[in-house]
Amino acid sequence: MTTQRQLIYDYLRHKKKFPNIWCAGCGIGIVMGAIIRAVDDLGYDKNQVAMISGIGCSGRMPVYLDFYTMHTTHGRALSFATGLKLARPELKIIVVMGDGDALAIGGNHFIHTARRNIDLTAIVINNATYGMTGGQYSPTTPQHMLATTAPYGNIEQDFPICELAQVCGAAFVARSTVYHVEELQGYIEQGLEKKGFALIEAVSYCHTTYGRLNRLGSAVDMMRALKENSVTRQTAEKLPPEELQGKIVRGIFVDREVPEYTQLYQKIIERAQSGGKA
Ligand SMILES: Cc1ncc(C[n+]2csc(CCOP(=O)(O)OP(=O)(O)O)c2C)c(N)n1
Ligand code: SF4
Repeated sequence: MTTQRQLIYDYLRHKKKFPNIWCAGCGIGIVMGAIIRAVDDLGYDKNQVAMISGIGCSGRMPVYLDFYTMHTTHGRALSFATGLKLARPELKIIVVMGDGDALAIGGNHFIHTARRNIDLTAIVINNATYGMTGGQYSPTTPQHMLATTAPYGNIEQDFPICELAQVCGAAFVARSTVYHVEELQGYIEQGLEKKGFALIEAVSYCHTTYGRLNRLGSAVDMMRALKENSVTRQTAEKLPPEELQGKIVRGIFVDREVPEYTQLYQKIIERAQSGGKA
């Protein structure tokens, strides 16, 4: 097995792009580590991999990684990734988004990318807030919790990311947290190997804005809460609804075979090139 030190040299733009911008204790780096190990364990050549993001703390990840990368506009990572996949279908494409990026400004793109079932591995780092812009509430801020734009509590219901991807037609959908890092890495590996749209939600609550405003303690306290407040799907199925209140349910929600967009599109190209006879 490759050592952690070797992985850092192999995959990070360590000479040019560090120190990074993330707060000490933030889980985004843990997700980045899980992605690096997933790619390495699967034995991909890093020139086979492209990483695309929008804007936000999570969106900074491609800046630090030595894959082909695109750091694009807020909410549009999936659109850029769709274009790249159609042009270079052989690439493994990882899309990293914050919850605001994926589900607020990018919500429409999220729905339709899942519906098309295009072969991308999308990772939504759910920190329950707009981290980069100072802690406004986002579509995943739990109801009644505080945000800079919800000083008396957020009155909106939060968006269930995995359930949304599931009903839209994604081929693979899973959720884990930055505490359960090996499980998270496993889901990323499964997503990368899946032909079709794979959505992995990585829960990583922001301690600097969301945590501080809601008095959730230090980064370590919040990491411990991820351990204590999460249950596997199997356990969740046995619990009464009142005991599931406020719990993060981890696991694989979907793993199915669905016709994949670039393959269907290739058939259309062949048909058009043969004058509609193929
Ligand atoms: C079109 C556009 N609108 C708004 C912004 C300002 N902006 C930058 S990051 C961000 C939200 C960040 O939240 P999220 O996507 O959840 O990522 P996080 O920083 O929490 O990882 C916003 C609104 C922008 N850069 N571009
Ligand atoms: S503001 Fe929050 S999400 Fe952004 S780097 Fe800091 S801890 Fe992480």
